[in-house]
Amino acid sequence: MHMLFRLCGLLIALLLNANVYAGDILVEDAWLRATAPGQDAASVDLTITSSQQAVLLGVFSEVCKAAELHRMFQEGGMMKMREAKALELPAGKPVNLGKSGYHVMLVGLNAPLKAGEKIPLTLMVKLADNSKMKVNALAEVRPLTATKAPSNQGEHEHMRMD
Ligand SMILES: [Cu+2]
Repeated sequence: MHMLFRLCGLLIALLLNANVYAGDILVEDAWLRATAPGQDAASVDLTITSSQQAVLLGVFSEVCKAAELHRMFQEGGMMKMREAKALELPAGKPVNLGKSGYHVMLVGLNAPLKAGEKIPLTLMVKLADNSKMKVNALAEVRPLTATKAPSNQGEHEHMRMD
């Protein structure tokens, strides 16, 4: 009996630990607009809160050929964007991509995005101890007319690195 209790205690401790670890990174308000006819790229906004100092290294999604982290910047009075290698996530501070001048661009969509759909995203994050973890999130597809804009979606030219 005593042994069983100890085993249970250990299991609970492990489970709690796993929960804390998975809860290290919180992804909220992930959303994007439904696509207009002919549009094959879409920009996603989301808010990430990491309990420890971390770095967002990249994003994957099965709904497109490539999900890229983009940074917007002003150059010669024009709004441009470029693929970013990483985004710093300070400990305990919510980072909103849009407000930080970033967005996740889904390039080469496999199918049009319709309002009400949920798009699976996997975020690759590097933690303070250099270990990497994947964080799954769902981005909500909102109507094309949704007002809170992640960026000037569909209106911008992308700077190609190649
Ligand atoms: Cu972009």
